[in-house]
Amino acid sequence: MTPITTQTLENALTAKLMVSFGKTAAEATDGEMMRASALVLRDMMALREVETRQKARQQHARQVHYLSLEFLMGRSLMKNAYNLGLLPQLREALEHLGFKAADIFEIEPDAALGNGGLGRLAACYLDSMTTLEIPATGYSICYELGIFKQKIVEGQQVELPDNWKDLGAAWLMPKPAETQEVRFGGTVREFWDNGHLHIVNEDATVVQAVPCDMEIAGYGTEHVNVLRLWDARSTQPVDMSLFSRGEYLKAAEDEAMAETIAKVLYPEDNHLEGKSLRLKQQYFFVSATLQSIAAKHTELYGTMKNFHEKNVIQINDTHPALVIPELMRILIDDAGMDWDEAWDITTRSVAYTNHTVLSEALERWPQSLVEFLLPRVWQIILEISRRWQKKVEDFYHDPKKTEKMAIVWGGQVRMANLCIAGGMAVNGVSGLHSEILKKDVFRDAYGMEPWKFRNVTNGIDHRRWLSEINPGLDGLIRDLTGGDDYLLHPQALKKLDDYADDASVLERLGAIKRANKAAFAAHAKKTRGVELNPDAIFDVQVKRLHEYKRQLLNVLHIIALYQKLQDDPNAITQPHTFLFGAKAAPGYAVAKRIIRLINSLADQIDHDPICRDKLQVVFLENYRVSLAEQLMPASEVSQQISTAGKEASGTGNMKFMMNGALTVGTLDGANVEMHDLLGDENMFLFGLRADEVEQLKREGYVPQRLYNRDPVLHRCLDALRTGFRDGVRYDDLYQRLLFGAGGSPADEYFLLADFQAYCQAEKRMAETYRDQTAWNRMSLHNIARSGVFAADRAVAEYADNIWHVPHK
Ligand code: 73E
Repeated sequence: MTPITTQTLENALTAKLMVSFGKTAAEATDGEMMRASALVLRDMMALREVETRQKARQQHARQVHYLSLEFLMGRSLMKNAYNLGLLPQLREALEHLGFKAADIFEIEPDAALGNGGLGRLAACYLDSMTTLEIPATGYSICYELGIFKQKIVEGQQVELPDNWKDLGAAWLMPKPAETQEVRFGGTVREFWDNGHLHIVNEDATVVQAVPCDMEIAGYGTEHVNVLRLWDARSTQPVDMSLFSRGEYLKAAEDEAMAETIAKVLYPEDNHLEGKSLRLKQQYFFVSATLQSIAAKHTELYGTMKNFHEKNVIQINDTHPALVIPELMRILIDDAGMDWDEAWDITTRSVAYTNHTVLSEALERWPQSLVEFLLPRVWQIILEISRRWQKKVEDFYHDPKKTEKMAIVWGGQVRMANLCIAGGMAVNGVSGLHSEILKKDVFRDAYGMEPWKFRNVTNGIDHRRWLSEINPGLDGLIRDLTGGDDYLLHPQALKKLDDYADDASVLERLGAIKRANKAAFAAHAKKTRGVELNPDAIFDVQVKRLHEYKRQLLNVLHIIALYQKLQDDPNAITQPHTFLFGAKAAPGYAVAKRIIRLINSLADQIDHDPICRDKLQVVFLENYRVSLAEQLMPASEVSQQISTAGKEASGTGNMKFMMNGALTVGTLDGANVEMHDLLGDENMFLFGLRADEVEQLKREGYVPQRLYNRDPVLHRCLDALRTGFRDGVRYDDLYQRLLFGAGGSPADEYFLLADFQAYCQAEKRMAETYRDQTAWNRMSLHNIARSGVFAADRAVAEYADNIWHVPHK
């Protein structure tokens, strides 16, 4: 490969502007230049992708297929340029052509085809699978609208559509020749022909699935993988006039279904909306994906008998669980296998990752819906269920266990049990979470098939989340570790530990953080008009709004601080800024109330002169990947305060740690592993442990007692009832905490139980902050020990222990 210089890029950009937009660089808008840049990089990746694919074909390599209803990719221009080793050249070329490189990067919309952690994890794993040179493909839906854009109007969340494709489609390469047909509804008919039994789905509504491929460049490699996003189209009748009336109506029906399937991402995180459109989305992308995998496999090997040897299908939670019956359908109906052979292949091909133990997120579908929408798949699910149930009965002889482990029961299809039955592996996403799966949620399945269960602790793309977004820190790491080795060997970060007593290093680390805070403050001022004091502690909680994540606990503590300041204006000496960012699912009323409360409190504090240069609360509108990229390098305190046992892993916690923020957190999810590495002395741990929460629940938890006993808590809960200067009262939240509401118990997530311990942890944190040398030392230890949370490590574990594929 001849090296690509600034000049080559400049020429390519000029030519691309000309050919694609009919413009010279002088005439082009920022948006056109962004798209031209994307197209130029896409051309380079396309060549490498073809080579990658051919190589894998020649070597008959085992392919990984990563299925997820969500991929939260964020922006790609800077990331791809970085991975291709072209970031400096691209910057220069853009500047030479009269553009501000930063503006071009900034104009790119986030590809926000995901809600939160689960979707972002899939995006990070694509980067690592490619960097580790694993032949892998991601599959999802090419949603027209990604996660909604959040506006705050009078303190409340308003949702706006996210039309990302206008500029974002520059990364997509449609492959209409590889279109698949997905069938819904109709009836199943069996007939004999020449001694063979055929099963066909007649009168089905057919939706075309058109692949739109997004290329994924790895770092330090020529390997390029693909994220295949399926777009839905109706089958176009050639001549409408030739169609009988019935067929005409059918065509219209097909079109209506096709138009809605890829329209919008469901905006619920950790919650399932049992809508039939969602089930259609799931089957649409699962069926299109499997048909395309099967077609390629059969083309290469001429048989499906070795499918499991050459393919592994990883499913991101149960959302793609229909791969199990759909693969059975393809093997039986299309490839002509008998049940046992098909089952053997299926159960050696599919692996399932569980991401949540929240019961409202465990997928169950009404059997009537599955039967109506997917009649053939339903038959297969029923048979899988029948055989699994027999196996459970033979093993346990216990009707209670039979019921718990059943796939079809009480008129519902339970997707997690389907995944356990039909998968070769089931993994949780942190040590604690995987233990909870074995001991609690999937206890009986574990008892019967313990070999299926593993743990793979989540990881993040450290090249994006450290090196790319935090150049100051990246520079320090290179200086201290002797180069860029850490980019491919994240454990090299460990060397930073050796500088714990090097005053100049600690000072430099502090200066980098300070500069990043100033940069974020400038960005916040420019884009949102908020004034942030860069001398204040930047204390941050950014994640989806959910009661179990306990943003409300953070708020209660701030109210307590505020009330303390009322009594004694000198109670706070160190300025403290609390930053929140969170989207609430549009139908999640309580979450929306909490957003409003944060904004009411922010407004109150803003208007109280006592708080000036002492206390500030800011709600950052429209939290998303690109905002996180600005915020992580500037953060000092990472709030990871979920009720122990509820957050499966968390990945934001890892991003903060890698950027040197200190964690205030509970022993939940991957915080447990962070604590194992850091010890009590390098993080601010507090609160009940997971088993203590369970015990308290069993013994009977009465939050009113705490309210009556603790005057600080009492006063701050009372403030919810009276509200703040905007006149909005939060009696509903007060009631929820003390008495419960709408079927949920009082203080379901144990905020009151952890309140005192949390206040003390925040106090310890603020006291530690006074000694900047000690603080910077802790920060250095955090960065040094964060290497294990790189996605490269996690993906290597999947490759070694589940997929059994070689990697770099
Ligand atoms: O703890 C996080 C975890 O870090 C978990 O809540 C999240 O997945 C992350 C990655 O492993 C998650 N999201 C969902 N379930 N778990 C979910 C469920 C339904 C719809 C959308 C997302």
